[in-house]
Amino acid sequence: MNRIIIDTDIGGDIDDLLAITMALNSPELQIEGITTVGMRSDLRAKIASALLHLYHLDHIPVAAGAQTPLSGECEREEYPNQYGEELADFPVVSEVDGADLMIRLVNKAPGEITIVAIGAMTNLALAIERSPEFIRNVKEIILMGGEYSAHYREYNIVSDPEAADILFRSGIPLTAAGLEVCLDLTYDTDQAVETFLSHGTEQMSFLARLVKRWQSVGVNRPIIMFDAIPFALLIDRSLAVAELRSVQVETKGEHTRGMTYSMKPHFGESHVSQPNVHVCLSIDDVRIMDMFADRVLRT
Ligand SMILES: [Ca+2]
Repeated sequence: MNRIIIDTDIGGDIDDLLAITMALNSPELQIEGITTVGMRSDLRAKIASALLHLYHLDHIPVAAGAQTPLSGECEREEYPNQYGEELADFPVVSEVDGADLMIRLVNKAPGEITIVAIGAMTNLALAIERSPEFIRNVKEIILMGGEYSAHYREYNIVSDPEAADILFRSGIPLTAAGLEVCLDLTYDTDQAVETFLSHGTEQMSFLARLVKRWQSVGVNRPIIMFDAIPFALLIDRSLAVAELRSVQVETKGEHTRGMTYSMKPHFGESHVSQPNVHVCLSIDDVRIMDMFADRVLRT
């Protein structure tokens, strides 16, 4: 059993919603709390609360977290396109912000709780800065973010490079699925809507409605299930081949701000950091999509 906190920018891209739904249908995962991050994190929290309500899990605390990156400047502003007025009344249970909810839950259960990070890392950086105990007490952070095989400014890192830098230098055990291993995890959007609607349950109708909203803002590609990977790996580590690497985050470069990079100490350079991240080199796309279908679509 993995006790987890989910830190998410649900409401922007659609994969957060679908990945969290897979987690809700996974007996191997016990969700202790959900924190949201990104512009209008309060509305994102309402989407998460509505999803939990449909699964009769209203007791799980949801906390709205940071709205802007640590620098205060948003490189891209993304409002939660999946939010609708019918979600306005969903309560957000926690009275503390996202970082403080993480701190509270993790410090109450030292070494027990893994954080699944599927948005910008602002809440995590705030938790690290506010609580030295949090760094020692969190079991692991497993995240979707970065690009480890080429030069690319991946969204979750570039949304808050300073926060990612703090996390990557924290010493907390990290596992990362980068953009390059996610891109074949595709799901046809029209097929997804049709499949969800055909189930006729309230939960699946909710998914269908939010997928349609996401589609209506002009997303011209299939669903890519980036954020399903961290959950899938917690359930079954054999779904990825990973390698421990020394990864740092570029925070300053004109063209490279927000890139993750690894340096090899070819000549024993002392400034190269210790290995800090288990980087996924490959994943089993077919088995992860099967896992999603087994858990979400056949229930
Ligand atoms: Ca996400």
